[in-house]
Amino acid sequence: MTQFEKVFRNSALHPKPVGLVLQYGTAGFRTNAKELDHIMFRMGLLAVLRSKKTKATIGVMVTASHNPEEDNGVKLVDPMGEMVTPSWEEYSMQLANAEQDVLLTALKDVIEKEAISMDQDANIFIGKDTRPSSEKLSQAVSDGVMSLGGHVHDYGVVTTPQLHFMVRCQNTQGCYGSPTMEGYYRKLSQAFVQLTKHVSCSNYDQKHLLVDGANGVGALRLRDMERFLQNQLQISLFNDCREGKLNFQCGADYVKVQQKPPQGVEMSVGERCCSFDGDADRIVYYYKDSDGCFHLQDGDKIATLIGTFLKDMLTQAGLDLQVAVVQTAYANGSSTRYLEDVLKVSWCTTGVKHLHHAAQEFDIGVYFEANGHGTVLFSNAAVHKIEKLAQDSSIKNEKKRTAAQLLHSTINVINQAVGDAISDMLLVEGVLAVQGLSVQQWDAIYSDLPNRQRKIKVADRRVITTTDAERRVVTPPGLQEAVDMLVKKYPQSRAFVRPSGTEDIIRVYAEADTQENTDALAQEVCLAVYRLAGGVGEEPKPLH
Ligand code: NG1
Ligand code: ZN
Repeated sequence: MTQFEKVFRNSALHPKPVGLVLQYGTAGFRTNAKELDHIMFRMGLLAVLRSKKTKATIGVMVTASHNPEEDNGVKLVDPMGEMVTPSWEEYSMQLANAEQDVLLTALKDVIEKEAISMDQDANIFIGKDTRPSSEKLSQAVSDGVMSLGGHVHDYGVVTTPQLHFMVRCQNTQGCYGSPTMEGYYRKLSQAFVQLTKHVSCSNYDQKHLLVDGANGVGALRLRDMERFLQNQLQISLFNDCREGKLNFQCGADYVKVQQKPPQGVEMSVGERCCSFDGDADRIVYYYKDSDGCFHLQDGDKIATLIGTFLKDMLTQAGLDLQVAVVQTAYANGSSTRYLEDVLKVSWCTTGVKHLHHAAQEFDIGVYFEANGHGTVLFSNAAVHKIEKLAQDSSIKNEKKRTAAQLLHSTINVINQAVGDAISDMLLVEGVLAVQGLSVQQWDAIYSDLPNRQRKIKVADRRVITTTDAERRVVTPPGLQEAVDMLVKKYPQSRAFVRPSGTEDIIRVYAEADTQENTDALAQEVCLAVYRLAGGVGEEPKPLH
């Protein structure tokens, strides 16, 4: 039987529902798990082609991240551990949406367009989250890979960033680390221990952290990692999959959007806490003050902490490297104002791949979405300069030598392939310890403007198009003018609307001087969207 006959025969075991059309969004395909079996098989096929084309190992991750447990999703990971290149997103949609009888034609079309040599070997790494549907769906990916003659290495239940890490390690012949779970734990924990070894007076409070694992894979893998941390960090883990539902009233997205603590975490006053999302590529921090008020340190605060730390260390080390922070429209206005005074700030459209790309422009690019997805990218030249200085035994100035070593450890604690809750957690913990900062002091760097995010259902979200890093609406006519009028009514306010890239909804964001004004503005903008962009269902109502 030829390869294509095998694909044809096996694809019938993963039939596509006739007429179903799905989009490869900002985070891959994502919808109810029941609709995804054929998508998984076909992504397995595409991963083989991508591997043959790049002559490298490709990753396939089965997860729907912070979305409900009944959803699932899949995305491809390119050779350096980054999101797949946009032209291949197009191919993935052609394959995913081809009816059963034209699947081979669609497949051959990609092979021809990309001039792929089918004799080339293909290696695919597969990972999955803890969703009940993930087991069967990742099996469908394997079926796709093997139908087209590719080799599968199945890592089982891993965080999304762990799979990205494995792919990058494999394709850099071990330079980035060893492509095993132990390799991941060792690299990050050793760097963390190095980073914190200079800290003299760390007491229990500083070392103690409460972690909400969102009842997802991050909790399981963090438990595995604990023994590598040599007691430099003492973790109390909650929502650790023993009871409770994935992402339900817990996890980074819940905490960020609801602006309240997750269920199931026993927080004392002033204790430092963090939440992962369901596949552990996002993290937010928070604490409760003595009045019982909840304080959130989201992605913007994390970027500020890390960006300013890196800048301080570079100054102390006498290294002339530019640090920039990349933000999206969701960044709190206060964070932007604060950062613009101390660092370079750059803007880009929502979606991790855009931020990652933008951050590559700088010697050191820190990027975080407000929702807590982010990492730091170091250019090869920056890594080289820092390594050279850290290893230079002739430096007599102790402050300079320590700064260079701290920078070196910082590089190794970071998962540069993609935002990684475990790695970001170690980085934040390390920076707080080195700088001797409490969570309250970190929080006090600037005060967030009150903000609100809402969702509106419309008949077709494509009617809204935007410009200026999604901060202004182009169509439908009149909507931007309406938003502008509303924004004028409230002090220090800002609002924007954009179609989601991952859900079939329009997102509304508002911020203003008080929470009351913010909520009023968000409500009025929701109504404008509903009326001018074809809202469906009931009219949006005020939240309170
Ligand atoms: P959409 O659904 O396009 O808003 C969401 C997040 C993004 C990003 C993507 C996944 C918000 C408001 N949006 O995108 O920041 O994380 O998922 O890449 O948090
Ligand atoms: Zn996620």
